[in-house]
Amino acid sequence: IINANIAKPNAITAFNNKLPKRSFHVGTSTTKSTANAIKNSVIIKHDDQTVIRRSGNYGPPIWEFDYIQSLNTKYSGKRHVERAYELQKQVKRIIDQAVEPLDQLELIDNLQRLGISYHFEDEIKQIMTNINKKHCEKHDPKIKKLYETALEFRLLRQHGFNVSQEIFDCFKNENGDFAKILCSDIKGLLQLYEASFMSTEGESTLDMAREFTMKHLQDHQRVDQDYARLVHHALELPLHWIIPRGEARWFIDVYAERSDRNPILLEFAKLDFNIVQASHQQELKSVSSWWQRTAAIAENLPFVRDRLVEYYFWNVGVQFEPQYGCFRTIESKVNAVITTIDDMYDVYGTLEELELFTDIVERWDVNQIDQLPEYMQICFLALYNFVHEVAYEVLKEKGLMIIPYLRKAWTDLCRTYLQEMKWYSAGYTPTLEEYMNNAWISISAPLILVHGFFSVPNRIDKETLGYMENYHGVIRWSSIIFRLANDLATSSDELKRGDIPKSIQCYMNETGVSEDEARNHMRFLILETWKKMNKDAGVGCPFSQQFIEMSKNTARMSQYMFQYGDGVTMSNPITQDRISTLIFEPIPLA
Ligand code: 0FV
Ligand code: MN
Ligand code: MN
Ligand code: MN
Ligand code: MN
Repeated sequence: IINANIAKPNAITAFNNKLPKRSFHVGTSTTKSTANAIKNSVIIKHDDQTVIRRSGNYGPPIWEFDYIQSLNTKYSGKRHVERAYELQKQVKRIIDQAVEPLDQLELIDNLQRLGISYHFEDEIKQIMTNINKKHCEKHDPKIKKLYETALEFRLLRQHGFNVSQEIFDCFKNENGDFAKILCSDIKGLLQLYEASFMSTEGESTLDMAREFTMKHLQDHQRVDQDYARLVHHALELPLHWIIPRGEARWFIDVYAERSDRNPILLEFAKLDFNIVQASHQQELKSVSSWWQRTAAIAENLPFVRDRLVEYYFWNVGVQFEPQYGCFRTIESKVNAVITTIDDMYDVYGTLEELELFTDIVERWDVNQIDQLPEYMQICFLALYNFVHEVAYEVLKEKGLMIIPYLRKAWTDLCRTYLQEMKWYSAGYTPTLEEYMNNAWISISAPLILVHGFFSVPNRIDKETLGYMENYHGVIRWSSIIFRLANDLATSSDELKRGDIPKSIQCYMNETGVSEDEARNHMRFLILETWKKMNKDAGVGCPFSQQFIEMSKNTARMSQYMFQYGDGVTMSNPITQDRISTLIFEPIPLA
């Protein structure tokens, strides 16, 4: 089966000439995935060699270079920016005028959901500190409703205050269950549902709250027209799990239809969204030009996915605020380099070649590069140059030499890629634990977060760097969620293409459960991992708030991107719509 898409004949000849003489067989083991792999493969014959290479069969990108370069919105103009500044001052007055705690909480919740709270961080911190003080003093004799209690609980925890799950005990009946009477209180149920995701391990009241509210919200979804949209959205992804930018785009439309909306907040939210989007578009154009220049990658390595917009979009999900432009630019390039190398290990390279490649990455030795086949030379030099370019910027800006940290992270990644290739070649199915011990690194989130660590403010003393280097819980939990969400979305196609069993299949093999049950188990593990994240990201976490948020948003983005299938590689209408509305289309102002 010759796939015209796979490689230019001259490129094949060029690198085959440099390979040691050997014969490589994929078809020695009889697993189903190997049989599938051969169906999807390209057999390249050259002299006495037969190399079977798998094919990604990836389609072309949806958004082409010319389209990206043609983007041009009017919202970076002076008139809009001045109007936004005026509105921002007015919103600040609105915040200062709110005095009742419930009004303050609702206002803060609205600002956050509208995506504009980042303009008022100091004001919000101040209000939350006061609310926490009142909460601790228990001076407040008023009996609060479920709605208010849950809203306060969620916002307090979100802002790093310790508040006990016991505040929900008063809503339980004599059996210790949540009282039936709460079932008719949709507003309260919704807030309790959202609050329950702030839990840490062992908080059984919050577990009960989640199960109770999920069940009864589903009932309401069928009968309550007014709330159906809110409930559907909440059940799709709870607030604690959704990327802020995705929530903002959705909530602006919802808020616009509310009778109690504040027109100033609404106008500011829309305008700010569009102004920030204009800077996203500028950044995307520049990353896209870089990709075009480096397009050696895309052109010389035809097995590689070309998904630049998705790579950039990922980082809008992780940190959308305008001040993180450098972060987004670097990380989009990181994504492009990772995906290239991932496809090389997953799809194209042979075990022997990949062992060589891993070895050269470990030694970081550009002098050995001529041992590699040509397509790998391109990958390695692209990686090598990129890492040094990033390190140079950090050395210039912060006076910190980070090559060792980046090298270690890339070595860790490539070693786990190689481990997967070894398992694949041997037709081996690991246990879930064995798989996950490798796979939370091979998903690349640790590497992405190590790069991210140096793109935002952080303490750079020895201790903090150690936590970063050894992948502190915040990094680890984010990576596990990323891996599980990715496997839920991509493993079916990966197995067809020829790949190792992923988390779902390892678990099925180990326990004998059905695929549905295995998938549910992975969703359960995501929930449990979030609880660990909530704990480790809380009091005592050594990292800056920006980095903690980046790690959480990495987990959130993976849930957002892989929710309806593989949003990165095989685009689907929902992901496409999310990308269009977040990056390409301004919100109509009138
Ligand atoms: C998905 O690829 C993926 F998310 C990668 C490679 C990380 C970098 C890219 C972005 C953050 C957009 P794939 O499912 O092929 O990853 P595995 O590890 O399953 O091969
Ligand atoms: Mn892959
Ligand atoms: Mn892979
Ligand atoms: Mn693989
Ligand atoms: Mn995958």
